[in-house]
Amino acid sequence: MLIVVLFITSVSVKDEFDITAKPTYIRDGDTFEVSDNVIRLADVSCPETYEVGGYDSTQALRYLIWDRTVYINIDDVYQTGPYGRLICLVYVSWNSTHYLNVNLALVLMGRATITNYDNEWNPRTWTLYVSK
Ligand SMILES: [Ca+2]
Ligand SMILES: [Ca+2]
Repeated sequence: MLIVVLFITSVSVKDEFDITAKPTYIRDGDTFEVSDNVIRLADVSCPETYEVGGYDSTQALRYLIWDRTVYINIDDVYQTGPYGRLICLVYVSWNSTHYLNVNLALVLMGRATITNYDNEWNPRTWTLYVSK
């Protein structure tokens, strides 16, 4: 009797985390700092702080990530964008089994819009929750 065992290796989202830390400053709705790193959320845009909606977007990002551990996936293609900011997909822990995609959460909260820039991601493939 022949027994074939298939080992299916799945890449965990954890393998893509480049930085795990708490934010040190929220600049606006799509940009925050972790120590000396400036993190720009990939493929989303928020109004500037002086524009209509800018304050609400900043508060939304603060609500999602402030005083929480953020799990940061840096763009494999270019790493940084304009002004040397790291282009990133950011997660927070949602529950014992899932992370929350912060970039997409801001969009679904109505505080950011999607623009699919050239980088590692196609935001159409994002899901709000990702398995741990
Ligand atoms: Ca990456
Ligand atoms: Ca993209």
